[in-house]
Amino acid sequence: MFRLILCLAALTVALAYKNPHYASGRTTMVHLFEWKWDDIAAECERFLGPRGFGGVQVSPVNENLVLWSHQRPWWERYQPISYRLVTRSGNEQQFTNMVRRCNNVGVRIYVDAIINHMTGTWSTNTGTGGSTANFGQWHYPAVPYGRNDFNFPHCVITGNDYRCCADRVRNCELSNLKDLNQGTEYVRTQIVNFMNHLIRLGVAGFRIDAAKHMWPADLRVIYDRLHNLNTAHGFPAGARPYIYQEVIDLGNEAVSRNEYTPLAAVTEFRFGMELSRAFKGGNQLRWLFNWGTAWGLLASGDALTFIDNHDNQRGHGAGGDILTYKQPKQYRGAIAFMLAHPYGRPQLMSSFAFTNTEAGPPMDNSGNIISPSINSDTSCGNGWVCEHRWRQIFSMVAFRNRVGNTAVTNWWDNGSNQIAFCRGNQGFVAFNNDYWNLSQTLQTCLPAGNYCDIISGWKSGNNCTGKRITVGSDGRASITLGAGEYDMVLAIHTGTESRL
Ligand code: LAG
Ligand code: CA
Repeated sequence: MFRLILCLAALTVALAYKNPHYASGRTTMVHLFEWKWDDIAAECERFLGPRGFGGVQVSPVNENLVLWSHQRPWWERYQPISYRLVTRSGNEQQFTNMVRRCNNVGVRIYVDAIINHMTGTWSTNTGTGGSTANFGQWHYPAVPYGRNDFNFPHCVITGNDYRCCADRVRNCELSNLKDLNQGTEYVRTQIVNFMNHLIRLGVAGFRIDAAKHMWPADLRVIYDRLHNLNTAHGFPAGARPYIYQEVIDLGNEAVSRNEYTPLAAVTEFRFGMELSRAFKGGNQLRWLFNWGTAWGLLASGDALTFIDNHDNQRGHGAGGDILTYKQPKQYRGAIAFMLAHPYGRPQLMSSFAFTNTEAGPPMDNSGNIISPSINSDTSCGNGWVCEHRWRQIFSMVAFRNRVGNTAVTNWWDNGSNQIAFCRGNQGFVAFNNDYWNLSQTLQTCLPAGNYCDIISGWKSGNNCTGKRITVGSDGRASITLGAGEYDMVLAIHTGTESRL
């Protein structure tokens, strides 16, 4: 009995950090990469809240080093100079206001927390809030940190370390970024204070940047000192922050993702890699019939899933050849599969357009980020891609919300790249990634009636602007998806957006 209680207690602790605490009926978050806080607040109210999005991952919130004035690479934000909330996205007051406004419309905020390291060594030494540093002395007076707060002796991670040496991956510098020692009480306290400050302001959780480069035992201490989520922002009493740890584990490394799943959730990089491969034609879609742990993926509740992220969409981080907005038809296919399938906790990427992989977001001559504009067709302008506003993508968010936790049933495939499946009696989806047309009568599992395909169009009054699907009393319907169509997906569901 005592053993059982111990086991249950351990299980509760592990699960505590794996709940995103979405508002009821919501399932999906979006990374609004490099967006300003005021713009995110507006986006929550005008789009994300009404469209049923669960949350937003925001870019790093704390002060970072400014490398050059004329050029502002996106990655400057991964070089912290203090824990003051002042970046090109906005100041503390703007951040506080954003969190409040987003929570008010049922959209949670998750912060990208950079706690493994501070800056590299550069010829400039001033941050986005005016704080300075003395790199040669490891001195960050605005925290303050000094030499004793960093790992010693000084070393830099090499490619080979990832294969041989977990201790070097954790105690040496990642890309020459000064490596904090989370084993010391003082460093832990600074990090915990920073994160608790954000919890007080109403955030729902954190992405732990470079988690692979920190010791799990140190992270456990930090997580367990975090406060419960702020009930004044609508969280239930006793709720722990949602934590997803960035661990790139494509196999065969000294550090494994399995060292981190006992603590909290983990970013599942194999997910986007495999789906990108399949939707690029490198693997047949029919093999996705057992998508999930059978593919070597993490347990579903442990996995933060995504196709591309801010690193691998531009060849940073690890694991190349990921689908992005630049291959839109296949990308929309992979995203639709991610959202239609029950595996994992999905995160969408929302990008600014780029050709130069170093380039930061659209900015004016003074270095201020330019806000996305909203076109009359609801897409974005001013250099922002806004994948989350693509109809095929936000419509599948509604699909996922509707089908909830129902299982995949009635899997069908043509032995190649045409597949279809049901989600309970709530949703049906079909894909055609073959070079020939799909034309079949398929079991949809939906109640008899008429539905609008939410991919080729939308419901407008009693009509469909795209395909109209009639489900018979036997649940079957005639489904067509031409190889040359704009999209390779067809989706219908019982929610108001689709059912006539
Ligand atoms: C991450 N996850 O573990 C982030 O997702 C990733 O975007 C961060 O790297 C990295 N860890 C550190 O937080 C990015 C860029 C790097 C960049 C780094 C720091 O991918 O290229 O390094 O942010 O800004 C840059 C230069 C390096 C230089 C370093 C230190 O590219 O050449 O050594 O700065 O000055
Ligand atoms: Ca480290």
